[in-house]
Amino acid sequence: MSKTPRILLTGFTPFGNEDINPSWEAVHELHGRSIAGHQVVAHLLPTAFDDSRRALEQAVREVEPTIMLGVGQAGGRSRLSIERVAINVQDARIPDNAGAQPIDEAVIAGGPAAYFSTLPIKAMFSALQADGLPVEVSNTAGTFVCNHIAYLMLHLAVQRQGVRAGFIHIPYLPVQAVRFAQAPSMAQGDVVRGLALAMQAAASHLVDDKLGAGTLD
Ligand code: PCA
Repeated sequence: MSKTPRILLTGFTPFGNEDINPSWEAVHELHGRSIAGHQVVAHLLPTAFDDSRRALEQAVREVEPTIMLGVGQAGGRSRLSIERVAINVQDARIPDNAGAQPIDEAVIAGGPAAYFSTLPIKAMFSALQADGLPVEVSNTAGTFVCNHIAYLMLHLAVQRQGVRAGFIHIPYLPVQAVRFAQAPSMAQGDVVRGLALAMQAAASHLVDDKLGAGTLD
């Protein structure tokens, strides 16, 4: 009997001035869930370029996922933000948790300039929208550790038959946003529901829907 396919779902440790990272708060709630015949396995990644890469490679060896979904905090964004693309650049505005601050270095030397998400971003977008959740398709995952992990997930996925990967950025939790005058936030229950729906859509769509979700800016 073949084993249950697995989704590797990752969240990050807190970074910058934060005590928590909403990505890990949500992701660890989903550990062990069964979604569309897949078992969700949550892993915590350090918010540090080199350490996160080692942790991801180890998690992929252990879990042997068929789907990888990275999740990270994007403080200031107001919607669940489904990333379309990861670029082969590390350009850190602040030091990572290990003190590294690479500027204009490749994630993978000689790798492609970018990878598109291989998860069905439009199907995921419409599943969340239909559930009344604020959601957007984003065309940049930034140039810090999240983009780095999104790129590495896709780099590992393209080397493995039948493995797909993608990334979602999430807003602050209310408990983080109260410290700022204007920062948007999203309740943890909504984030968890959104991630579960996104995984459900990813697991059940091998081909994406054709649906406009572009921007002019
Ligand atoms: N967000 C950061 C790194 C870790 C996280 O949760 C980013 O967007 O790069």
